[in-house]
Amino acid sequence: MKLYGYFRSSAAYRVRIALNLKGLDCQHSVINLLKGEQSSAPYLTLNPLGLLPTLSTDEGLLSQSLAIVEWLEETHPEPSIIPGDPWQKAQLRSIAYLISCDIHPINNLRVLKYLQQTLAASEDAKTQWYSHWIKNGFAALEKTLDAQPFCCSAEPSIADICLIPQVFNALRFKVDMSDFPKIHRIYQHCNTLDAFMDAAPENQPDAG
Ligand SMILES: N[C@@H](CCC(=O)N[C@@H](CS)C(=O)NCC(=O)O)C(=O)O
Repeated sequence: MKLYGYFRSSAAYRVRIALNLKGLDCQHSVINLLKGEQSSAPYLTLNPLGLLPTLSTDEGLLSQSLAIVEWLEETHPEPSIIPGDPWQKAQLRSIAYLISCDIHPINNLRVLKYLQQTLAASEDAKTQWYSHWIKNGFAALEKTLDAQPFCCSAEPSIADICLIPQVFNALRFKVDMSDFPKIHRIYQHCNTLDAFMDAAPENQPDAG
């Protein structure tokens, strides 16, 4: 398998965590977001939407980080990253979707560029937008969390796979995590585990 990603792409970060939790080998190919390589003609042949990540597999190309995570779960069920009965699985997916559908897309690079370049938003306005949507989502999530040390299961799951990269983004944009103590504790705990540490942006060869 080959993962097309970038050290700071949080959607690629999700897939790196899932691969590590399942102990799967994967080659990595860097698509530099800051250089706009996601919109280059060669990459668009792999992923017509021009977003990271893309996973190249023996069966073909797969885009959308959660589709990739679910495919890894189905093809390599142990250890499970969507454990439990149908209700528990739905709870985990609910957290994963809160982050990946309701927070992440509106803070994506192309959205931020549109705000600044097309709508003439200032750097401050952009940062305010970014923090606002993270705080909005985290405030809701914080209320629903009870289980520790992970989001909603005894072992790391698809929920933590989505949450930890999103907290990384929040910290990068200086969101005050003291308002979200449960989320922050989960972040700190996950980052004691090799699967999460090895997937972290700062530990990728292209970090710089
Ligand atoms: N729903 C997609 C989102 C992918 C996505 O937004 N990727 C970002 C990096 S985290 C990207 O490629 N952004 C490039 C851009 O906005 O131009 C997924 O989960 O894979």
